[in-house]
Parts: sequence; structure tokens; C-alpha cells
Amino acid sequence: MAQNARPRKLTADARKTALAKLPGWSEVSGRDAIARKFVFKDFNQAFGFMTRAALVAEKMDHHPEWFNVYKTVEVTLSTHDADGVTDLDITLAEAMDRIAR
Ligand code: H2B
Repeated sequence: MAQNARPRKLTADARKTALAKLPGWSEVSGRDAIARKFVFKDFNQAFGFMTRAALVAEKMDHHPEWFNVYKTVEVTLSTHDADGVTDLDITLAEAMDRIAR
């Protein structure tokens, strides 16, 4: 998708299909968003993940909501401009999965 094209909210069906390919990610209840909890070996691994993910997010101009305590990073992805889950969230989720491996 072009950087400046307005992202379109995925339909419930498209969201389900995309989530089926993203093990570990699930729908957030009461909100159009997806979430995953990453648990690393230690804080160094967790913060390394966040640092790398932050660079990808900034490049995409698409940013996560996340919460870190020690070795755990809880990530929620939603496109605020579209008020829901779009392809941008799926792309960022895939990138985070690759980084966390
Ligand atoms: N991140 C997320 N998750 N959703 C957005 O709608 C969004 C973003 N919009 N990062 C971007 C920034 C927008 O505010 C800037 C102006 O491009």
C-alpha cells in the first residue's frame, strides 16, 4: 500500500483470515484491534525487540500501543485513522513476529 493512501478497515471476515495466519495474535474484546503478548528471556531481549520494532513502525509511520514490564511486551495494534484493524496492522504484526523469532 502506498504510504499516503488512507488505510481501509478490514471486514470481520478479512480480519479473521489474516489472524489465522498470525498465531499468537487475537482480537481484542470490545474494540476493533488485535493483540499479542510477547514473553522474552530477559529485559535485554524484550527491549531489543522493542527497539527493532520501533524502527519498523517509524518507517511505516504506523505505531503500536504497547506495554512493557521486565521481559514481557504486550502489544495492541489498531489503525487510529481508520478506527479499526487495517492491512497496516497485519503488516506490522508480521514484522514483529519476524523480529521476535
Ligand atoms: N499509528 C497507528 N497505529 N494508527 C494510525 O492511524 C497512525 C499511526 N497514524 N501513526 C499516523 C501515525 C498519523 O497520525 C501520522 C500523521 O501519519
